Amino acid sequence: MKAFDLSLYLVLDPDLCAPIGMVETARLAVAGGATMVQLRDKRAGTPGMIETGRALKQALDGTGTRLIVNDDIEAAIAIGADGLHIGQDDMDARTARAMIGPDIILGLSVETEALAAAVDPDLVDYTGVGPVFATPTKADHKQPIGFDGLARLVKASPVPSVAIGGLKGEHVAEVLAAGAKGLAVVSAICGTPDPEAATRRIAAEIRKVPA
Ligand code: TZP
Ligand code: MG
Repeated sequence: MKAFDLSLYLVLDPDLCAPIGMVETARLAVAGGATMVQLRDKRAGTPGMIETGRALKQALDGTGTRLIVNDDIEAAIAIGADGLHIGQDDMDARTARAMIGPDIILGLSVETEALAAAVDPDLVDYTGVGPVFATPTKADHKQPIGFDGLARLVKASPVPSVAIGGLKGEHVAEVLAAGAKGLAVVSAICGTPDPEAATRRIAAEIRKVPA
C-alpha cells in the first residue's frame, strides 16, 4: 500500500542524533506521533545505510510510520524501505522510478517554483519543499523561500508537498495554511533532551489545525 501521511516527517541526522543514535531517536519519535522517518546520512556509505536502515525498519515495523531512505537506491531496496527520497543533484526521477518499481514511495526535493512545476506526477509521489528558513542543519542549503515561497511552490507542485528547513512546532499553522501537507524536521526532534515529547508537542499543534 502506497498510502502515506506527510504531516510529521522526521529526517534523521547522524550527528544531531549522536547522543542516543538514529534508531532510538526514530523509535521515540514514532511513539510521539511521527508519521514518516527518513534515513539521511551523507557519510555512511551503502553498507552503513543498510545496517542502520534494517534496524530502523525493525523499529518501525507494525507502527504504520513509513521509512524513507535518502538518495541511496541500493540501500533503499536492500532495506525493503517504503520509499526513496532524492534531491535535484541525485539521480533523476525517471531512473529512480524505473529502478524501484511502481509501489515504492518516491519523494523529490524542489527549491524553486520551476522545479516544482516540472515534477511528473506519474513518477514522483511527493515533493519536499524548502528550505522555508535558513538552517544550520544543512550546510549547503539553497536560498530560503519563506512562507510565501512555500505557498507558491506547493501550488506549483502536482503532488502533495512537505515543507522543510528551520521548522518547529510554532510554524505548523503557517506551514499548513501555505498548503503543505506537513512539516519535515531534523533539529526540532534530533538531539533534543526528550525526542518523544518534542514530537508529541508538534503532533499536538498539527491536531489543532482543522483538516
Ligand atoms: N533540506 C533542506 S533544509 C534541511 C534539509 C535536509 C535540513 C532541515 O533541518 P532542520 O534542523 O529541521 O532545520
Ligand atoms: Mg542528495
